[in-house]
Amino acid sequence: MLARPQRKAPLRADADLIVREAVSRIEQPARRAFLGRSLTLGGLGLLTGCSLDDDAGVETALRRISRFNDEVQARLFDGRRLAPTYPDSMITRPFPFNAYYGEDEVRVVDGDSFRLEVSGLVADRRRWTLAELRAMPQADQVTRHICVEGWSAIGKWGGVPLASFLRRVGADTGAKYVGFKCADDYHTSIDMATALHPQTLLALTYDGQVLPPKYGFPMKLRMPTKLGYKNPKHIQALYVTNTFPGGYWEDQGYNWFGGS
Ligand SMILES: Nc1nc2c(c(=O)[nH]1)N[C@H]1C(S)=C(S)[C@@H](COP(=O)(O)O)O[C@H]1N2
Ligand SMILES: [Mo]
Repeated sequence: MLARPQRKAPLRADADLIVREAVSRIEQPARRAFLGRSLTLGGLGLLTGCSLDDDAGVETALRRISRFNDEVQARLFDGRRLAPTYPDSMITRPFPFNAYYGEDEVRVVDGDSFRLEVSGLVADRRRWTLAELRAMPQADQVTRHICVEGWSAIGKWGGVPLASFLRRVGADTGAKYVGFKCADDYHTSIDMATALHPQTLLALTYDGQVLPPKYGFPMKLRMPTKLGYKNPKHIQALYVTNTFPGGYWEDQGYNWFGGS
């Protein structure tokens, strides 16, 4: 009988799958095309400094590739370049609902007792009522929302530009991340450059009406520069931090930067 090898080498089929998954996580087309032709399992190990002998090693390697993508996307992001906007006549009706649960389980938040929590690297940590947020200068946009599940739709959102809100609370805009906690179990976080982008809105309205529960009452973050899962609904708390916060889908392997 042949002695079993000491270190378990992944099966050939596994190796191909792992390499293909790694390549698919490279979001820069030129780099992806290059690696798609040349990357081997050994190469992936060298590239990420991970041992790929077990699932944990493979997961770490894939996560490192994903974080590398975040850096590339962050470097390519132009904080002044605007996403396309559309005429009202192009709004998708009805606008689709999506969440990690069905529409019958939409969270209902009480607007009167609602207070937005603000924490982390900000000078003024007081809580905000909806009335106070509505009293700030508002902006609106008709933009396209793109979900990784394979649909996109044009909608109209209005609210407070996040940049003005962050400046108003004396946020450290030199910090790396802004994180969001929601009334459901959702959470996500974004890079500061996107937080300060002129089209990033703390949205309080949808199509000129108070944001309906299904679209995230009392407020959602609306960013036409990022994919749907980066746009948290039912926001209850936001915080500024230099510690990588991850997110609900991001922690399960979706790319963190999530540019669209
Ligand atoms: N709180 C919360 N925010 C969320 C989600 C969620 O499940 N919970 N799903 C995200 C995803 S994947 C998408 S596509 C959009 C859907 O927003 P919509 O219902 O307004 O279309 O919300 C995002 N924000
Ligand atoms: Mo999504």
